[in-house]
Amino acid sequence: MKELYIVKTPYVFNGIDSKVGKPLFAVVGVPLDSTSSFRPGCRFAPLHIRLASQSLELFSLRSLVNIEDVPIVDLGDVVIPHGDLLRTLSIIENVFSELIGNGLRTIAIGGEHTSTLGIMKGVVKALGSDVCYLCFDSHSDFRYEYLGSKINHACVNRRMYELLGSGKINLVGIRAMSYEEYRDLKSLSIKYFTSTHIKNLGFREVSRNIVKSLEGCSKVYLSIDLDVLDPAYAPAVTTPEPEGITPTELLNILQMVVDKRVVGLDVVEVAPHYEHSMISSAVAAKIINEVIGMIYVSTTAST
Ligand SMILES: [Mn+2]
Repeated sequence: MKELYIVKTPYVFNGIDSKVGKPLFAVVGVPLDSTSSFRPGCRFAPLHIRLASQSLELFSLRSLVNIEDVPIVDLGDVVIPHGDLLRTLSIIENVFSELIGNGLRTIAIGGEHTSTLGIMKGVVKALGSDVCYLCFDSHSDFRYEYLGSKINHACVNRRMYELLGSGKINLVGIRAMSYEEYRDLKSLSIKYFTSTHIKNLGFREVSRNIVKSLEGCSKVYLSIDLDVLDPAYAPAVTTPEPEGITPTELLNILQMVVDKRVVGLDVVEVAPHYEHSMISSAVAAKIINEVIGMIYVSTTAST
């Protein structure tokens, strides 16, 4: 089915198509850009992040993995019928359930955060609902509804809670929410760590807490809204939010919490036209490669 809904793109991620055996990772662009409430434009992120990836070194000093040796295939972009959000989400769900059902770990390049809802429905369809959700974001995205709609970037984590249940939701780097979201996060016992927790407690302490929280999880889905970073490091996002963490803090945490249980990753909300320097796309591409290295080293360690 995926052949019907994926189109080839001008660049492949990292500029290489892996020739090494059966792919373990599938890169898919998801240029969804339908509900952005502030700055639209993240439909262009898959193109720019792939372009920025061409210049990266592919040996990771964190995981000591040479990404060139990892079996990765870049399939292209999901075809988005802009303006028809429900059909779009159902296409995303079908594409990702097929890929994940075939044993691939998916790397989704968003697109707005709403993409994650379609992807997670695909994950649940393929693997069942015994999946924990680990989300790095500046916003809690936990509104019950926003501007009269229940399906948009501001409600995505609320829908995730409804899909998976409270014990499986972990939000990290949060620093922007409405009073109602705060009240609901507390009353529903959703685990969250703010950017101030990370700054004050340090990445090790927060990572230990995340590891503990993921202890009972057999599978983990990882969603990274790039606005979790401070706008100084990632200015080209749809909704920049001050007081964020650094790329090093993010990668340090990921290095302590990512292992082979991670079945998929997305990096969302980059809107590349709000910068001229390409730094947001570059850091997004770097994060993707580092996470691939972390998962890969964990996969190979036990075999
Ligand atoms: Mn978000």
